[in-house]
Amino acid sequence: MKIVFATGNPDKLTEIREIVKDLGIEVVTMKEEGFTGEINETGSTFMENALIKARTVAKALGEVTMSDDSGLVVDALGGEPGIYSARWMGEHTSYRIKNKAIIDRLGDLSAEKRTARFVCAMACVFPDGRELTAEEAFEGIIGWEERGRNGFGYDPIFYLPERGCTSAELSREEKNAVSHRGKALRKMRQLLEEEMNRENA
Ligand code: ITT
Repeated sequence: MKIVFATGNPDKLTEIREIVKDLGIEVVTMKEEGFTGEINETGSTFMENALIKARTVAKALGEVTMSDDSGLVVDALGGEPGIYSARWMGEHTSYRIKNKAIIDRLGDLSAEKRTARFVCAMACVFPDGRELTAEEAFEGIIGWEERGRNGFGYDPIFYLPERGCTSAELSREEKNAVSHRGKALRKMRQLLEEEMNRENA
């Protein structure tokens, strides 16, 4: 089975390909399939934006299309950067600067007040209009310094107290086993399997 992934983020794609590698699903990018249009993420929730991305590309290409809208929600910052995680402080601002800004804004808050989560909303849209959705979270706290070189984006400040490391210190396999993206994709796989069984019944 071939699925088009409606993302321009290569780091997401690397994680997604790793998660589906033994499932017999071929993941191709919207760019590889020739989609060059603009997608305006005008939704007010992760899921609305995931649906906007998948619907836009499924309609343009006429192929089964999946999308991931995700971000970091920091409780002490009233949920920021949230759905604006990619654009927060400017799309081209480095994560060194963004991550430092979050750490600075939290100051010396105690661990209990540094709670945060990564959220991933995934949508799969079929050319005939059927839609499947899955949303999952990955709980942690904002660390006091950047640590680790794996992952991407906000991973170096996403501290996992029970493991004593950040998600940037996990291997790709370890992160995928517990992350928002890994969990949402496994849920989506389940929904896709149910959908295929219904089709073949
Ligand atoms: P597409 O819309 O093209 O898929 P994007 O990067 O713009 O790519 P989003 O709008 O969903 O995607 O924003 C996601 C941002 O949230 C991402 O750029 C990171 O800053 C952050 N993020 C999401 N998942 C993450 C993860 O696993 N580790 C670190 N940061 C993550």
